Amino acid sequence: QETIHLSEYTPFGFLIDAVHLTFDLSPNATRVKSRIDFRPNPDATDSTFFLHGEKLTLIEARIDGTPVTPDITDTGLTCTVPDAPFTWEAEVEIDPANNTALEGLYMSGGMYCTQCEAEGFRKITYYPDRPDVMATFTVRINSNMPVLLSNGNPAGEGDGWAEWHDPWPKPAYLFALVAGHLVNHPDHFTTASGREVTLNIWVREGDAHKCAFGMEALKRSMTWDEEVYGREYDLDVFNIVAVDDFNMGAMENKGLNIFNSAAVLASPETATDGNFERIEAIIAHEYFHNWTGNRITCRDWFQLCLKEGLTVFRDAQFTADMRSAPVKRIGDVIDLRARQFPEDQGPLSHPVRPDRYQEINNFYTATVYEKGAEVISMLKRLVGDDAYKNALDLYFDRHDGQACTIEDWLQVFEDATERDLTQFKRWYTQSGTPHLTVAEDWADGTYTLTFTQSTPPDANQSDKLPQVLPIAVGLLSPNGDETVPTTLLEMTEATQSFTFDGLSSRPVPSILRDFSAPVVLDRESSASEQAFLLAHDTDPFTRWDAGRNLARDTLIAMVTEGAAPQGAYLDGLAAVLRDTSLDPAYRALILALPSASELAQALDARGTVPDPDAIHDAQETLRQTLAEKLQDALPGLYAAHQVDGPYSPDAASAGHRSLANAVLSLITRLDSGAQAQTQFDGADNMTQQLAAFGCLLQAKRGEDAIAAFYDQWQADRLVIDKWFSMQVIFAAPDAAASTAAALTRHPDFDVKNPNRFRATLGGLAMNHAGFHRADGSGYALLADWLITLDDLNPQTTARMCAAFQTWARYDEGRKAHARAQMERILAKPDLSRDTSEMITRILK
Ligand code: HT7
Ligand code: ZN
Repeated sequence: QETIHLSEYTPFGFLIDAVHLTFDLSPNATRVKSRIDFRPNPDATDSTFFLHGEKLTLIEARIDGTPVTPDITDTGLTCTVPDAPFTWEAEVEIDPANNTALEGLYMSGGMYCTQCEAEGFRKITYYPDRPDVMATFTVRINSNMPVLLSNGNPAGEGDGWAEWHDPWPKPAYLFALVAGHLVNHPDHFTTASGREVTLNIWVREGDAHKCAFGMEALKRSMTWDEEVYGREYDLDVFNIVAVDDFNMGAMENKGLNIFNSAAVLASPETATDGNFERIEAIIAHEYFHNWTGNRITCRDWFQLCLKEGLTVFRDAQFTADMRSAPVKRIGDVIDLRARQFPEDQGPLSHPVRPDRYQEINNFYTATVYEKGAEVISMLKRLVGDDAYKNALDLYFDRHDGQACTIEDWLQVFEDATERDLTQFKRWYTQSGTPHLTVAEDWADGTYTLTFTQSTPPDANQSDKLPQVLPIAVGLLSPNGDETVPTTLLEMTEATQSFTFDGLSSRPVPSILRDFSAPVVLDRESSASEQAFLLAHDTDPFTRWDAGRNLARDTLIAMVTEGAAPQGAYLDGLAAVLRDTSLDPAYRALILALPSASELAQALDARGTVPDPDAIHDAQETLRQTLAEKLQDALPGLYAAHQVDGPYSPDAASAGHRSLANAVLSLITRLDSGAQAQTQFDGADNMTQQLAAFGCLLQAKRGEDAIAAFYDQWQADRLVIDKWFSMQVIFAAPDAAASTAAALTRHPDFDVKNPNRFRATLGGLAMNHAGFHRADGSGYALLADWLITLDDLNPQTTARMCAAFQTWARYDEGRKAHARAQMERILAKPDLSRDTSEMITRILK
């Protein structure tokens, strides 16, 4: 397979002034006519005229009106062209109805839609499909579908046709087209400078009642971006379309965002609180891309974090402002540790800005997105809020309309702050998670913290240099008062000490407040100190983390030594639960145990081979112990956090439900599911119904609920996705693979629908002890289905290969099973480049 290197970047030999496209839509024989005005690029050294193109049938091509015969390969065409401006015209034929890869132009539920990021436009027509080639697009769609949409502003319509013009130059990956029988949830927005914008969410008939929340979220996002970043919307129309078959969450095409229907459609009866929050965040994320991604885009795909890290950071700021900042922060850290840490510390490790790839779709990763956002969070923390704002203003001023690099981004910060960011840049170029150890010294009123950082070598890079670590620290006195409020220490050396003078007693440190750097903090500390922080820390993140560490250490001792659950943890938790001054959502977070895969990761880091069954048993025992310990408090807590009145997805109500449902899960361990059955039967919203459903499955009395849930929701595909995934996630370890296998035989299972596939097989990967079954049955089932899916949808197949990324941490028997299954996948004839790259990297 060809490897593409960042170091080999060269600009394209031509610039484009304008692109005109005409689509004659037809399911199996869509004709695409292109007219593109090229001129030589004075900044380029290579003048080869190469246009990308895949799976296209060329009907004819002309240059300045004269027919030409280009040289065509599987990946594109070359042609001799004039050394002066010229017009390229081509007509190609494509087959959207048979496009199951969901890249390029495809059909979903009878509608036409597109997905062009990263390299899908080349499946629509011949074009320089690279993000540094920007052009204005005019699009005509000929079709008898009633709704015909493309980017930009409407430029005319008639019977069987519509025209759109996008005045903002853009790369081809932001192109979009939609045609279908759609209904519209309309609204409008007036920008700060008075532009009237028509807003629409387009959905299938029957889904119109699920658009209101998304629309409100869109308007909140538009206002927030004006107020916080000074960014206004720049077209007359903003369209969102919901599509059932979609590889990811959503896509920020200019003026025409396309969403996985799961990422936009919500009603109280069908969507959970978590779904509502995620929808709000994704709508904001895609909208924010209009400036960070679209107006300023990436020079090449190595720079993906330039738009994704920044946009994730911006959407996290938005959610923190709309909801609870600590709860958002803790949720993001849980997610980072669960998804990004295994990636960064395993065979798939790569820098936030990778320097090589075979298939760019494999680099839409937690490292590029979430660690990329953490890097920006650190930058903001280091330079301060005002300097961050100045730098962002400069970024928008200087680079509007350009395709940029991480160097451009850092230069803006250097110019705005006069800081040297040479060392900071290592966050973009070095892979792996730094480990931070801490030594303490106390003498004569002076307290010294000595930190040592090191990043283990990995498959991507062997030599790691020290990185800039912003370490937020506070100090507490033994009586629980805060003697030193949050202070930002800036660590740049491999080992570095920081002193605090004038203290009257030896303090207890609260280190890495607000998770100020994405590192593993390796600090030995006693259970009593963690319990002290859980009781007294003023920083919500480190307080929560103290509880998490206690839970983790308790579980590890249970797994490795057969120890009983620790009193310090149980007592600390009981105190937090009773503390009504704390936000219920926060208390629910403290009540949750570390996941099985987080525990496996922690055991592996301690040099112990994790046993998935022992981890599962320890979690079950600890939950049972917690339920028994708290049994007097549970009914009162459950009752106190029931929310009266009509359902509302706001953060406060969701917080109450989240605590009540965490309590319900403990109650279920005491009453065998009686309370859960009552909640399931009486629920008027999906949050309550699904939580109770999970409890019933966990209590192994879910048979009736499984049938009732299906009967009630069989017409709603998004709810039925939940029905599929819940059964697999909550299956006992010895039943997970057989449950998933049985569900793949259900008439509603559809291998071509990524949401359904992920619900079922992704659900299996989420059932830790079920997937990592000693007999290899979990690995074998996933491999069977990845092999089947690879021919249809390489992108989703490759993403799901990541389930195997931690295979090498388990025992020899499991490893042999995992290896055999990965080798079986690799041996599949015509394996896609996507899947081949993933499995090869994981097996290394
Ligand atoms: N920029 C988008 C990333 C993306 C994508 C989306 C849908 C389908 C396939 C895709 N490939 C890449 C989504 C985002 O980050 O907002
Ligand atoms: Zn994005």
